[in-house]
Amino acid sequence: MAHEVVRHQLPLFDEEGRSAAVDDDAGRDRHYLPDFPDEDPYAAGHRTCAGCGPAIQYRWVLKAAGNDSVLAGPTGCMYVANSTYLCTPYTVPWAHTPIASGGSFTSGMAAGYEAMIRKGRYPGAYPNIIVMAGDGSASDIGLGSISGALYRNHDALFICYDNECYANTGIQTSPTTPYAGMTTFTPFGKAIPEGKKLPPKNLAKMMAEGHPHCYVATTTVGYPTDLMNKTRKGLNHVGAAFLHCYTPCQKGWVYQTSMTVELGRRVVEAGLFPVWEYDPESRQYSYFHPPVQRPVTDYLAMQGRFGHMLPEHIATMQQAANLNWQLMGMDVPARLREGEDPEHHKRISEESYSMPLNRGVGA
Ligand SMILES: Cc1ncc(C[n+]2csc(CCOP(=O)(O)OP(=O)(O)O)c2C)c(N)n1
Ligand code: SF4
Ligand SMILES: [Mg+2]
Repeated sequence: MAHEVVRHQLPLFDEEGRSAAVDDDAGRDRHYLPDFPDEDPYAAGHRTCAGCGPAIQYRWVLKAAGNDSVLAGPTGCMYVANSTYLCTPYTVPWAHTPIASGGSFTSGMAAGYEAMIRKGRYPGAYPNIIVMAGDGSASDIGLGSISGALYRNHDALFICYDNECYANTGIQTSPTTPYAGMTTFTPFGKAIPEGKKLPPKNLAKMMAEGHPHCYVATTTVGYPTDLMNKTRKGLNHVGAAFLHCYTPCQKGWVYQTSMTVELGRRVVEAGLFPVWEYDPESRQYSYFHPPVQRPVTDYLAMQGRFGHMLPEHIATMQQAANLNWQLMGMDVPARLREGEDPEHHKRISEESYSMPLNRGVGA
């Protein structure tokens, strides 16, 4: 006799009090945070760098998912920096996979749980099955296996924690490294003054367009409630879900340690990382419209990896941001339009930019 497979439905957190800006006129509470669960399946005491964006993301994802979760982690910082023999920060079952196999391993876990429950060999509800792969894994070396898992629609949440480089092996360029981002494989110099010449791969759109039956969303560590709700929506979705999360890498990007969450908001406010959700039922995208639109310099100037940029490189970046604003259905303010012209810029190291105020963590 086949047993019923019971699935969790995780309630969403209230986002009404959310605000995204210090000068928000809408009267919303800047320090608003809903009550998050006490449980912390990603425990303190791990060994990532101070301010590590992926570690923040891991913690929030696991808080949202809860204790009935099983995890896979392909090779990358969040495996190597977190785990030594017989010691990990995870209080839930976790397995390391080869960097190329996050998708196939997770497919196997999902199919295995489903079969065991049906046959009465596993007594519980279907667990929250999650793989968190770096950008090198999810957008490059392991892209095929994740795409295969999405295509076959295994009931699991596939997350790319995107620190825009192969961090663990020494900050090499990956397909999601932005234009002009300096890495050890894209140094700037006389021949190539911008450092990286290529624009980043649009991983999340590729996943949504290529696997239209899946729930797909983007988010950043700048928006904890959004990140946790999208984690829960991805887990509640019966079938495959993909979450692309922007997670700054303090070591690779060279910024003040305390600015990880701030960068997670600024990248959105600068139009460089659209936050959206794709609904597989309606096949529509819904975009988050940040209440503040900043020049890209407000974002770039905070990071050493962009410290070599010349006026024409900044203008190229502003052009890309302005195209994103249009894609999101937002107007492009005149001063951002002017920024498309190199004449409006200096070297990035000479540009003035707004220093972040302490905005609290609830925006
Ligand atoms: C097939 C294979 N090639 C290369 C490596 C070496 N390697 C280990 S970690 C890593 C970086 C992975 O980058 P990413 O997935 O972005 O994770 P991050 O280190 O940035 O967290 C690489 C290239 C490997 N383990 N396996
Ligand atoms: S190198 Fe970057 S991703 Fe790796 S642990 Fe440090 S901050 Fe985190
Ligand atoms: Mg990476």
